[in-house]
Amino acid sequence: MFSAKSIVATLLSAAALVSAAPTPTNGTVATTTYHLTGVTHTVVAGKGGLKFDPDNVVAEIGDVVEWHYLPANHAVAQSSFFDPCKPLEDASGKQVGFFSDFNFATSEGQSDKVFQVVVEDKKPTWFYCPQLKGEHCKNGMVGVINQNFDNQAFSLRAHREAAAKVDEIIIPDYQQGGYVIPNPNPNGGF
Ligand SMILES: [Cu+2]
Repeated sequence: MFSAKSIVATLLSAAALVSAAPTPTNGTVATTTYHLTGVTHTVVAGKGGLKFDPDNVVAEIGDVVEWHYLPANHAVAQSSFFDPCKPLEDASGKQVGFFSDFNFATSEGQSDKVFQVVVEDKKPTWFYCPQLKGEHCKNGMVGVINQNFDNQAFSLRAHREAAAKVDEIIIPDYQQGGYVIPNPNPNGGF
């Protein structure tokens, strides 16, 4: 668990984001800014195997989702319900979702870096681990922010079943849509 001190540090790092508009590394500048709530949701990549824990985050717009990484060189990328294990693209095929890149390799304990994304939507945001070695996405390493619990056709279970059947896992071309920052609580156990 996080200590109170680390939570304060996390909130401070989140507050610092207010003045920094999201600046994707592909050169475009986001035109929308979001009022940050100061709430951070921690997701641990690799806890209990090829899993995100939790794999189902319920968040408000302006909350921060912060991925922590256990060993096995995980990453996180945004996808879509219908195309698991594949980067979210716009109609022209441009990568538009977030991707942490592979910045978190660690042999034991947590990575000394985390990845933060600001929640911009109450609609479902799907994500996966694009690690090819061991086919993490196909083996269940998917998750969702703001799942639609009322529609079982679009459930996390259905998404995970579809992920298991994809022909290939695709690694996004570049990091974007979030922040790789120092781990605010690197010695916290999970
Ligand atoms: Cu992984």
